[in-house]
Amino acid sequence: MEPLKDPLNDRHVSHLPLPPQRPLPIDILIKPFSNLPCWKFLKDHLTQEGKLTKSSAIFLISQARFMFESESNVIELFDPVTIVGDIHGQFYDLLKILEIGGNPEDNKYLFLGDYVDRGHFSLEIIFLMYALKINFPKTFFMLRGNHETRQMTSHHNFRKEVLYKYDLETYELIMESFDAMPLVCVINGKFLSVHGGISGRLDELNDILKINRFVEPPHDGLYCDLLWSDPIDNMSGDLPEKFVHNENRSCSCIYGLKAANSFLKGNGLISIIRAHEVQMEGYKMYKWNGQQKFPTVMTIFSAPNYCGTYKNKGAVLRLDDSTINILQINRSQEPFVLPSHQNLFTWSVPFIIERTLSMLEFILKNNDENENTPSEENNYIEQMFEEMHDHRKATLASKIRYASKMASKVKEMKEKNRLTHKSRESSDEDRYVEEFGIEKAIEMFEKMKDRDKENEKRPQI
Ligand SMILES: [Mn+2]
Repeated sequence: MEPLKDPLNDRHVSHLPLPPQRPLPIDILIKPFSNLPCWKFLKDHLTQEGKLTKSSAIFLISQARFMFESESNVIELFDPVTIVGDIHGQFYDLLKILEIGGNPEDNKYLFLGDYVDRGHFSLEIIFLMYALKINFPKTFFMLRGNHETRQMTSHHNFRKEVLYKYDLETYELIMESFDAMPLVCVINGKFLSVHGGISGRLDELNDILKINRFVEPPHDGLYCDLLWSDPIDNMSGDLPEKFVHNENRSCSCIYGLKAANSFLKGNGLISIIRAHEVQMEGYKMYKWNGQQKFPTVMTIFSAPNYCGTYKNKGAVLRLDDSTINILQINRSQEPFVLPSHQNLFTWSVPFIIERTLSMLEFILKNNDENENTPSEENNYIEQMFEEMHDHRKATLASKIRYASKMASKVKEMKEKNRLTHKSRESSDEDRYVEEFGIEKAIEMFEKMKDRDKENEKRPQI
């Protein structure tokens, strides 16, 4: 498709190809003589910031939903498989993941959820992954994460992104497709893969089969825990009780060694592979059981430089012949997007008001100074307005007060519009470590985690 024209040649990230001129219509999206979307063509189109027509979008969403609906709550599969953790709207990093994990045409994939929110390209992720699901329903699997819900996408930015790029109907259809996503996967009959983890209400895998998953996940209980729970972050896995309340999430639980062991043993499993928590290296092994071949719990997180601030690596886990391999990725460069997909005019309004106000302030001040300069002209004015003088001063003072109030309001607006998502080089994380040392990098990571704590919680209704 022909690209857009760039007459001034002033694109921010100039080495990325120009976006296609028109949205991709359904007759070009679908391969001739089949009902399958051409995923490679779609991938290139989306990489170039191309849009889809609404009918193309609805085709992908409804076909993928149909595929999910036919799956069980518990998927069973065998290695070799590439396991991917949180991606959070980082489409250009998903492209890298598909590169290092192997061509999806002949490689199995399992994604552990959290495809959307936080990053700016969640919809592109959904379109490409759904196209892959439709093409390879038996080798490309997507589990539900805690962000694949109405509550989280409304609280964070995915809902806004869909409304900006499409409309409410498209958003509702995507939410229904999320409702159909399977919940857990058992690999080789040995590894339990799930977004968050286990639950006090989980004794056997059969309990998961009993869940009616086709709803918005509730605020407590087994369904909630599978998507929200975390392992205890210590060396021993010790906890005062089997499960404790998860303060960090404002819902669900934290599990330790005792809970993990009794669930794993009871079900003939050896390890829990989950996502859900950002990690400096992109993964974390919880070797609570000592130096056994497999850690009790593994966390895998695949969004490098999460939110553009964490400076973490992303990782994917390759399970082959029951052997674990970790592959790490750095953040890829992506097109420039203003916060909340604002257009340039909306975004720059506070700056324009600020300029206008400072002009106004200058005029008012000047006026004030003139009053104090004795001159014939001023004396005349003074005489003329003597009776009004006090009144005028009060008016001026209140104008200045109003102007300064406006100025602080504008400062607030500007702060809200702050650019948090600057374009960055691919080796940002490495360069940071090189420049400041690994200890400083870890310190910064922990600081970011602390600052971002509120956003990792479940919003209260
Ligand atoms: Mn999560």
